[in-house]
Amino acid sequence: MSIPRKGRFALLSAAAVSVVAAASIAVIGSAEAASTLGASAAQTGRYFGVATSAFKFSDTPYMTIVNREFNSLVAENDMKWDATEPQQGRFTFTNGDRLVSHAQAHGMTVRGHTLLWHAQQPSWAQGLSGAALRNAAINHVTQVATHFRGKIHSWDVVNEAFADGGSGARRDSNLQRTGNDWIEAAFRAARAADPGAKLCYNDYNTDGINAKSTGIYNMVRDFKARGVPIDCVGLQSHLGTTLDSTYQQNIQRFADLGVDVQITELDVQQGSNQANIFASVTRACLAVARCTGITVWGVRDSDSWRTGQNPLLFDAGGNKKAAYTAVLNALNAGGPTTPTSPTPSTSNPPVPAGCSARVTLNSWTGGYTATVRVTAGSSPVNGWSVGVTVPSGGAVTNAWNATNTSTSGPVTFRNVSYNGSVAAGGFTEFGFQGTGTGPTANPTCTAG
Ligand code: G2I
Repeated sequence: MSIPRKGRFALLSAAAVSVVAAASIAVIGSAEAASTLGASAAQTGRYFGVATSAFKFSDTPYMTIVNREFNSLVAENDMKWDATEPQQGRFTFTNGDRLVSHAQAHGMTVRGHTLLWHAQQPSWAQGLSGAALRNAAINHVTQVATHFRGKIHSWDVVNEAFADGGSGARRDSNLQRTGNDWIEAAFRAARAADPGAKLCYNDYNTDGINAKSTGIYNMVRDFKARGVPIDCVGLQSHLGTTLDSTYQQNIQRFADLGVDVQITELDVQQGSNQANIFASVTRACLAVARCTGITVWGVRDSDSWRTGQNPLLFDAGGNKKAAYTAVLNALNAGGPTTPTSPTPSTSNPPVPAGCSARVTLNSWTGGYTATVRVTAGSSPVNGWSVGVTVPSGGAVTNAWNATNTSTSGPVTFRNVSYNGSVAAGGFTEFGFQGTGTGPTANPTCTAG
């Protein structure tokens, strides 16, 4: 079925209106089969991303695929500690900035990978220990997250800090030896530096319920209980020739803790099961409302770090593999996903003409960040304002990508100069941070 572009937006918009009441995770139903991974994922309210590197931006066949298929980019290496702070206190953001610029110019969002990791540390950091290393690490988090503030949708704040095997314990590393609280210190520093980014813990061999994923689960539960700012868990999903039968169940148990889940580095060893495993991972993510996006770890098999395993969606010639078609079909079959909480009710106020808004909260004890998506209806929007009610006792402390004149009770957020124009059917996002509990009532949206 082929529907003219305008008609497609109208359909999508109608679907959006029907779920706009959800004040938490809201997901837009599929309007029709989309023909690219990013567009199809977007119809379910998710992103579909890819790992890339600035040095590949001159490879035209490669960039043709990147620009056509994906709506989120992550730096495979360009934002790591060795790349961004090669000498202590001297930061180089050139390649990371190029990646962000490219994404922004093509309407893509950016994942940040990774602020702290035991690997790929610059040699000067490898030589530090104790308080000197802790201070250097936290300074690194602060400087990098501050530099990219407002440009990263989710940061892998800490990568691969748990041990493999059956212990469920932390991995030994120079960072771990600075004290068990190094992870929470990193998350607090990242929150302070970029309150709008979702803060993720990211790891591998966590693709099912096992000792390692349970160790991480226990840490996340503890962080949520103590108010350590964590918003998401990344399951890298570097997969072999079988998929753990508890893959979806594992995603769900993290979601049930009140964090998002992202599939962050997906690749699957070539074999007769490759397409099925890619599709199963996609379906598992779609089945959990808080699984907000999938990233594959490279474009073509020839770009992969897993030399010889051909684990990606495109072959060396840039052709779509069976695995690609399986993922696209799974995304297109995903359909509407039921929001978790609260359930949209039928007695919500009518959505004012022109735009709709929905809010997603990341809460901790005593505070929250709110991400608000403003979606245009079937006509373009030139200027918008969103009204929320801040529960009594709390206040808005800062906002990004919008301005507000009051901070408590009814608060109106107005677009800033660069995000007032939203194409028909398109969306933009802003955010704010507050004390107390976040707004639970539905936001209003007024165009003009
Ligand atoms: O190892 C696979 C991934 C596991 N999870 C964390 C990811 O960050 C990691 O990505 C890989 C990259 O795909 C590789 O491209 O991380 C490796 C280590 O950082 C990356 O390899 C490195 C090589 O070790 C370096 O020698 C090389 O200079 O890539 C660098 C840039 O090409």
